Order: sequence, then structure tokens, then C-alpha cells
Amino acid sequence: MPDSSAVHAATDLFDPVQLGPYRLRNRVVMAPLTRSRAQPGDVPSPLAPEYYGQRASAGLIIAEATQISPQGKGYAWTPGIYDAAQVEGWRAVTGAVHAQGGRIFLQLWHVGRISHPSLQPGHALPVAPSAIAPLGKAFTEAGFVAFVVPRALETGEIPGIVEDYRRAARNALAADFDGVEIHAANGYLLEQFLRDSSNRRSDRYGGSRENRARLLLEVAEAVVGVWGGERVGVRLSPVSPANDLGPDSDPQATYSHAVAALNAFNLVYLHVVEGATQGPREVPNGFDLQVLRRLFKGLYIANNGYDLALAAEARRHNLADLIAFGRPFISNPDLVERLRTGAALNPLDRNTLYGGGVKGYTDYPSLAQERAAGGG
Ligand code: 8OZ
Repeated sequence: MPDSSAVHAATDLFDPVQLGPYRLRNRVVMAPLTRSRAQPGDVPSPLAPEYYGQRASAGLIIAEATQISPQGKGYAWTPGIYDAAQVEGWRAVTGAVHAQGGRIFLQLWHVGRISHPSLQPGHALPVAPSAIAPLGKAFTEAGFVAFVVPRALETGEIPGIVEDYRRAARNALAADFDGVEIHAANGYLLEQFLRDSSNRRSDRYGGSRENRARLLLEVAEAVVGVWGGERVGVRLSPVSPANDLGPDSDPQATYSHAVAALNAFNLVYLHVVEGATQGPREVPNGFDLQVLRRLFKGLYIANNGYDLALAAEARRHNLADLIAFGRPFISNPDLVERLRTGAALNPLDRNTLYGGGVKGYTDYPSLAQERAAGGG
């Protein structure tokens, strides 16, 4: 690992940057992180304002994936943004972040087939572009349960899903977020439509890559209609196998089409999970992430396995505009300060990632708390 003082001298990671209408304090982004601590009714945890407030020194926080509708839910205890109680819960979160001078977007989520009837309204089947079951297990309140064969959406149901995104976008505005990110990554509904491995439809939402990108583009249009493009980002994971999503037959062409078409909405950023989500950063031969970056008119946020050295290198070679850190932000509320000063990072407790309360959520110490406690 390079000497951290040399990295600091060279990097602009800790300098302000303009993101749409916002002057961010630095180029360090807190990635969206599922923590499964919501209350009944999919209302954000009462601890969430403290948790996000502790992390407000990030240039931008992207709050955890949040279902746009009851049907969009696929994990126990994830929050929603489809009713008034959820909006009130989120208002407390945005208030806590804004009180510290931070900025926070909300990630809008529909899981598609990555769910289970026990998580669905009326114990219905999860929905997807096509009736193809993913391999693996859903995280339900009763533990891990095998995925089922989803129900293929009728063409006539798709406008309702776009309306769910629009309502969620309006609710995020009412909750005083600074913007929203459309989650089109990691094998959830929008990416299930994008890839030909999971989309076998013969209507205008399947077949050609233009058709497979149609739902994402209709969602972007609806969300941008609420927020304006300068407050909307999109997250993609073009080569990730996350959630058993098979590779597209031509990922470069499919994702290039989607990104070029998204340019019509003047989005503020494209957020890319580089490589396999939470796994190796390698991309297959013939795929080039920088092609997507150059196609896209807005800012590029890079994510997946970055540390300080890799982030500084990405900036030095201008491979990304901002860098999103995920798991390091869970165990280090003051991650920006620790990276900037070369301080040691707290280790991550994997047993408290999902579910539970304070432990592993709001009790990771800042450097100041460590000093006050007389720690090393
Ligand atoms: C980890 C556990 C549960 C959900 C994603 C929203 O992969 C997630 C997620 C990650 O985007």
C-alpha cells in the first residue's frame, strides 16, 4: 500500500465538487447500503436519523434501497417510500443529515423476482419480465427461503409500475431528500428487463435492446418529471452476476444503448458497480466501463471495492468523478476524516449487517469518540 501522505498530497478526493445544483464537500460518496432495520409498515428505523447523521461528512449519501411499492419489496425489514408514515420517517433522516450540512439522495427500488410470496401483498407471486426463477434464497422474516417462479407482468400492468416510481419520487421530494437514484443494478426489476437472459418478452418491453431498456427509460422520464434531471442519478451494474442475473448476450451494446438513451434526461450522475457486486472488480474481455463513462453526459460515480489508494488512482487517471464506498462506511461513520488523515479503519462486524438495532449500526465509534474513550 502506498504511503498515505503521498496519496493525500496528490488527490482531489477531499476537495469540493459540483453535483447538479449542489456543491458537495468532497468526492467521497456513501453507497446505498441495505441494513434491514425498518419498523413494521416499512417505516425507517427510529435509529436511522442518527445513523445517517453520523455519516453526513460524506460528500453525498445515497440512502439505502427503498421499495417504491409493497410489490417492490424483497427482503425483511427494508424501508419503503410509498406512504405517509414512511415519508415522516425519512423526513427525520434528511433533517439529521441537513443539520450537519450533508446531502442525501434516496435510492428507488423494485426488486422484481428477487422476493418471496411471504414478503408480497396478499402473499402473491413476485413479478418479473418473464416467469424465470432465480437460483438462491430470499431473506424473509422467517429466515432464508428458496426463490419461486415469478409471474410475468402483463403489458397492461407496466404503466402502474411507472406510476409507483412517480409516486415514490414525489414522496422523496416531500421527505426533503436532495435527489433520488434509480436502482437499475444488481439483478432487480429494471435490470431484469434490460438483460436478455431474464427478459424473454415479445411485447414492446422485450426483444430488442431498445425494447428491453424501455421500462428504465419510462421510469427515468417519470422520476425526472418530478425532480428535474439535475437531481436524479441512475445506478447500473453491467457485468455483475448479482442475484443470479445471467449475463446479457452483448453487455457493451445493451448498456451503451441504455446510457446513450438516458442522456435525453440530463441526469446528474451515472453510478456504476464495477465488476461483480461485492466481489471481484474484473470485467470480462471486450467490456470497457470507460466507454459508458465517455458516452454519459453527466458525472460518473465509481463503486465496488475501492480503498483510498484505488480511489486516488481513479481520480489521478480521471477514471471517475466521485467514488462511492459501501462497507467501509458501515463501520466508519467518519470515513472521510479517516481516509483524509490516514487513520486506521474500524473492522466490519458481518454479523450485524442486516437486522437488529444499535449494535453494528449506530455504535461504531468516530475518531473523536475513540479519543474521548481513551482508546489507542
Ligand atoms: C445486500 C443485501 C440486500 C440488498 C443491492 C439492495 O444489492 C441491495 C442489497 C444488497 O443493491
